[in-house]
Amino acid sequence: MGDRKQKPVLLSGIQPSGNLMVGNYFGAIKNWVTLQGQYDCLFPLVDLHAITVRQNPAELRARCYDFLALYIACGIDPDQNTVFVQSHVPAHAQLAWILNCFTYMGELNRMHQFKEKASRSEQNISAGLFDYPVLMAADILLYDTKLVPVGDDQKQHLELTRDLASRFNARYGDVFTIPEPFVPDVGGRIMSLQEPLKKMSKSDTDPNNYIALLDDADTVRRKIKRAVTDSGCSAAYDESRPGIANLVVILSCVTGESYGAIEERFAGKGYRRFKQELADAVTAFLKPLQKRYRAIRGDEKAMETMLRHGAEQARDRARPMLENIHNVLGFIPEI
Ligand code: ATP
Ligand code: LTN
Repeated sequence: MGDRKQKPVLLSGIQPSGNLMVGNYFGAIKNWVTLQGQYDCLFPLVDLHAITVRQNPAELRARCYDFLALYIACGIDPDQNTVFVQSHVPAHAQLAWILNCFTYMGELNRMHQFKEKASRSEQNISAGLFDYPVLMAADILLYDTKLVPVGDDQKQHLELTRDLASRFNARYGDVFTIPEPFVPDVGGRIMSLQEPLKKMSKSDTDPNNYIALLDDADTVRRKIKRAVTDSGCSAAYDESRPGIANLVVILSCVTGESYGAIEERFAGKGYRRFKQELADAVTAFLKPLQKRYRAIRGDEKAMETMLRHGAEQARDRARPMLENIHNVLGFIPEI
């Protein structure tokens, strides 16, 4: 942490909902791991975001530990980075309120994620779901964040964050740093296995649509076997064949091979053989990660120590930013 001040800030969050899956890993977590040495990183587990849809309390709590253990198993170093739970740092919700007062209804109405999630349940859509991107903007802007590594689906939220920061700065001076998204070229948008025109999602009601990081070998094999393809027989990255193209993307993410190399290797070999090798490669990738996960998950006390330190650091870092915002808005300073 010694040289923290010299490094630009990186922040990214995942909401503890559903089952962490390969899209979350290749779209986001993998880049957190590669960038963690070069940036001063904060990784909040965004539990306030998770309650925008109804959660079972016991499951939510257990899932938070599961996700944290998975972060570490994926290679996030909790000593080098600030890993914490969003609800432990009240400044996130406080700044979200303030930013709400600078956000237009029309802007939130345009958000793809809101439209998609709201379309799943016609009635009783919460104000929280609508307001979700503003809380995300608060997460980011609270810490002078420069870089936000996320999957492609979050680009629109980042654009809103940048607009809010610029709008606020135009009125009150240079308060916020304008953040930039970092989306990987390969793996930024992994698609659903059964509905390859839809993004893979960890809260999908049908687990056959995603490969969870904790799926065992048989489950991985079964899900890949059932994945939708087409009547062709040569695996290739071809946008007019979204099912097989998505499986090629997943193989490329797991092995690091280019699409061209994969295409050559499997030319004329049939989808069955391709799927078998894909399942083997995914399993080989997940196995060591799952082994590390089990060791870490078994020690909740150690995770709690990490969370206590993470929250202390985050609260200390958020305080001066929030004080400055209150000051420029004209609030009386706390006495
Ligand atoms: P949920 O289904 O629970 O709403 P999700 O699977 O969309 O969640 P998020 O918590 O919204 O996951 O996202 C966590 C991170 O993973 C974000 O950076 C997001 O962009 C990335 N991500 C999510 N889905 C994919 C995907 N299919 N491909 C690549 N990246 C993804
Ligand atoms: N909205 C994000 C999760 C998220 C996030 C953040 C990502 C909440 N706060 C801050 C990056 C930075 C999503 O993936 N659904």
